[in-house]
Amino acid sequence: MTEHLLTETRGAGGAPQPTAPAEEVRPVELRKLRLERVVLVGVAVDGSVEAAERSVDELRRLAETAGAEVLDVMVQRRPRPDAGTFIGKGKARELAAAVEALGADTVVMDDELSPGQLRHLEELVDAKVIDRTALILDIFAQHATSREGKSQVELAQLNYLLPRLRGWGESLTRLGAGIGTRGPGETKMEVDRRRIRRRITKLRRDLVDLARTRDVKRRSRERAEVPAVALVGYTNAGKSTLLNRLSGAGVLVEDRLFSTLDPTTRRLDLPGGRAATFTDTVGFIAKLPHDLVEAFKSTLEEVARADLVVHLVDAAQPDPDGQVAAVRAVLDEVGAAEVPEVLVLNKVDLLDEVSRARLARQLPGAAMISAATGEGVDGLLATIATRLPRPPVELEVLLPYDRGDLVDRAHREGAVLATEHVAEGTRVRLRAPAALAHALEPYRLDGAGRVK
Ligand SMILES: Nc1nc2c(ncn2[C@@H]2O[C@H](COP(=O)(O)OP(=O)(O)OP(=O)(O)O)[C@@H](O)[C@H]2O)c(=O)[nH]1
Ligand SMILES: [Mg+2]
Repeated sequence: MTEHLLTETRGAGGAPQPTAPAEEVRPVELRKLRLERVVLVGVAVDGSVEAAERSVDELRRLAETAGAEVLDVMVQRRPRPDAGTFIGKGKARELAAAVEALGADTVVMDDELSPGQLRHLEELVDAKVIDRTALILDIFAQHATSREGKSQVELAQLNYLLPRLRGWGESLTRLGAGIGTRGPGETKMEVDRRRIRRRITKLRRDLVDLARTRDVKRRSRERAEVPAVALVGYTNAGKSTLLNRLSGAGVLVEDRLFSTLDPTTRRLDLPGGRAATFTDTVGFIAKLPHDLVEAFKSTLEEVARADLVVHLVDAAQPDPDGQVAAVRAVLDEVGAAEVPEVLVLNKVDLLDEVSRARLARQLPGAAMISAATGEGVDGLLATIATRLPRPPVELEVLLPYDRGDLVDRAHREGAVLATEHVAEGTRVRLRAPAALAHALEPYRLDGAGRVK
């Protein structure tokens, strides 16, 4: 599959750059997999054929999102994967026959195969064989738009590629050849590996710089002491739809997997007047490639730093429990397991009463909403307002009528417990974060109700 994944790097004008200096770390461009006519293969390793079938259904959606036409689906039950070919020689022959009869060009395996397994299977089946990981990486590559997103995806692809370089080297080496990168006695593969490693180092460095920029922005939000809510969930659960409904953010919403890769943050006023930032971020999936989690670390750290995670579940999917577990596994991996979570069943407009009642039993305590129709959204916001950490200091102030700005700020940044209009101004009892408490200090009342 070499020629399908790797392509020559071109300069801004689209022409190859044969005279680039040897030390320049140019992108190793990974062309999108040209998937056309595919056969999908799933393996029920622990005997649960039903789970394997659901997983392959999802693989079908992934393949279609990547632009492929699915010709056939095979699910096999095995006690354990075959060390050499993953599915075993007999099944491989059956697969080869199906591929030939259907005129398929690619086989997509539902699990991550070792480099050796992929190679053996490719030889036996006589078609391109890729795994779920390569497919997910390809979709991410197609959907990445920002500089950070593109760098993150490229980093994940190169990390995936590096151990699989054998047999892929040819076109990469074409890049190296002729530009003086090859020292005497070096094999083509060593040159390729070195180029990829250098590029990986550069991408890591770039990503650290980009994360630093984001840090500055976040710190300014933290200084304003606005609590942060992270919208997380399985891909296609409706996270962007919800952010759009709440804020008119205009994030792209589509019925496809991984529409969103770049985070979007909007500030909102919650019931009670307190403000919070809401961030819509990349969605998760079962068997999310580790290379992607690693590459998106800085984006996902935002989730770990949030004050509250709002975890959206697509209630219309056949296996909400499985999706919840997959999302929690990723949250755990990125260090966000300890952040308080509000579980939300979305798309309840698609459910009848019976299914609603069943889900309420299955996921007790989950809020039920429809981001599409707005049902339940006000209630969810009220829940979020009460679940946000309460600011630390409780105090009572008397704000003169010409300090309406401080009354506004008290509502925005603090949690207002009571207000009363009296002759001298507005009496406010509230919990306030440190900066707000400091600003209010001159107006603070002592226990007897006098300004101190
Ligand atoms: N019926 C119904 N459809 C919804 C609802 N919320 C979202 N959708 C649809 O579900 C699909 C996915 O919505 P998105 O908001 O893009 O989902 P997401 O979680 O941001 O997905 P990714 O960014 O791809 O991970 C779109 O077709 C939406 O129109 C809902 O409450 N009811
Ligand atoms: Mg989205």
